[in-house]
Amino acid sequence: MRIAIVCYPTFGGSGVVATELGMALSKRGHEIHFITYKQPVRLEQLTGNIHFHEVNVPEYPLFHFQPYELALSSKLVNMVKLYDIELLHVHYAIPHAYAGYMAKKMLEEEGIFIPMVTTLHGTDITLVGNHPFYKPAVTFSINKSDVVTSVSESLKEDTLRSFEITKEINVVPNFIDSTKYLRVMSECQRSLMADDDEFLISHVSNFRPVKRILDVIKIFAIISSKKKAKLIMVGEGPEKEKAEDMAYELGLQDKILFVGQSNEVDKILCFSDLFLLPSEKESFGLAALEAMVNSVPVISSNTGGLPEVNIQGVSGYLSDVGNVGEMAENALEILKDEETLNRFKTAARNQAKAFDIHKIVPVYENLYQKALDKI
Ligand code: GMT
Repeated sequence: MRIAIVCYPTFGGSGVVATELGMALSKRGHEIHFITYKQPVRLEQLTGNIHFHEVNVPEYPLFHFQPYELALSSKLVNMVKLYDIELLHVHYAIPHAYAGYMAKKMLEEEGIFIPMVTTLHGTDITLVGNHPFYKPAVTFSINKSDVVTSVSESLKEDTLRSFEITKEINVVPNFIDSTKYLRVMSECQRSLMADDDEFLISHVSNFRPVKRILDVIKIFAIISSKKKAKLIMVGEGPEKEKAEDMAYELGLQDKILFVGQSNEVDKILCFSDLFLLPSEKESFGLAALEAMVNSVPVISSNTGGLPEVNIQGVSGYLSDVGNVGEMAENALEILKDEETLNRFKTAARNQAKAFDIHKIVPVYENLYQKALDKI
């Protein structure tokens, strides 16, 4: 199939999932066209059947806001015609589903009929999309999609609860390539980061308020009062400064490393002993899955789709949002002795394998066929 993938090209989970999916589909013989404003960060290489088309939005002084949706839908129309693209897969409803639907309608005027698959990722439903300013347009574009998918059961329920949805929502969980992580593990150099008797704890996110990174610092403060440990904070975002200030106030500045954004998250995760994800909301928690596939147990909140990924008492522990005391206690339980830690590490990796890319990509292929059959 010739497929256009529309996504955010940044470090966020939806862009990562879209990029990994596109690369996996290309390996299965499909021709993939990424259409977005910048080359996706995880896009390793442009091969014969992976293309990237940049959406340009020229600045014009009359516009207070530059019309990205218009530029995106026009680019989609042009690329569909140029490359004979057969299907659009848009990731994150805002504004991609809306722009995709406009492109579809413009193409119909020229006698070209193309289906659109929309994948809902999380904040497009639970935070941004739910806002009255966007809600009618989000509802409309979900209902106008030929196939709708959501990354967890929890997100499906949230969508049905908050929007008047007339379309079936197919749950297709996020995925991971577990073979890729085996290769990374063989190159893992823990000694570069910590002493042998020191535990390594990590957190990866966009440091937005929804991630509750101050809770990460508080949990770590309790852990490090009982165990020799270091915390590695990967990412950039609006809460970073507050977290750095808190680390300093607690006298933990030497034990907490803010390493910024990284394209090599797995190289950090491979030597971690524990991953912290105390988010306010999390439709799936791809970061937790990436930790687990690297054999890292997860201490998380029990919000959204996290209980579908992290299994209580097996791959880690889950607590109510904000219950940092319990999260720290559970962390110390996992770190209490080598045997317990190893048991959790093995179970985390086994649980992650349930989300292996080779199981999930064929599910998308079947849905693409279903969408094509509708046209
Ligand atoms: O919150 C983020 O990390 C970014 C956001 C995004 O859209 O890129 O992530 C959402 O989509 C991810 C991929 O499906 C999910 O794993 C995240 O749980 C989800 N984030 C939230 O629901 C807050």
